Amino acid sequence: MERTFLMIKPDGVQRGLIGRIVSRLEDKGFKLVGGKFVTATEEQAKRHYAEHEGKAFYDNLISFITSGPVFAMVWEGDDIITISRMVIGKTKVTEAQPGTIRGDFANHTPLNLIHGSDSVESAEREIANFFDENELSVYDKNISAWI
Ligand code: IDP
Repeated sequence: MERTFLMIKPDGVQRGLIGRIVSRLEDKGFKLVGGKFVTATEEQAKRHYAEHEGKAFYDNLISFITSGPVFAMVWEGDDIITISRMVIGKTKVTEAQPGTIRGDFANHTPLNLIHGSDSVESAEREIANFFDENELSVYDKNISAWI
């Protein structure tokens, strides 16, 4: 079973979209195993976006992501990394298709509402940046045999 780190960014929180975004992930049949409403520290934000250091948008991105609370989550499911990024939609809002979270709700990059890990390695690193292992729940959903 694969895990991913999904984070509703400060714009998603401010716009009151937590519930609708979480619903889409639940509707898809994924399992929530951890959730935390926090304001990322600058150190956490820099670790999270280390791969973008030096890029033109980096400073703005760090300011944006630390500007208010985020809803950080860990979700589980088969191939969840690939599938959740399809549910989220493309990075640039001009490329995000209708039917995706970004395509339906966002109209300005970098205000694209939600982050999703792009590989197993990133997911492990990003989860550890926001969660201790004992904050993640191990449980069965009875419905899982039907999804
Ligand atoms: P992702 O969030 O779809 O994985 P990344 O390339 O990892 O995309 O970029 C991280 C975040 O940085 C994006 O979600 C977006 O908020 C911001 N970002 C990416 N590219 C640009 C850009 O060209 N201009 C401004 N912000 C950007």
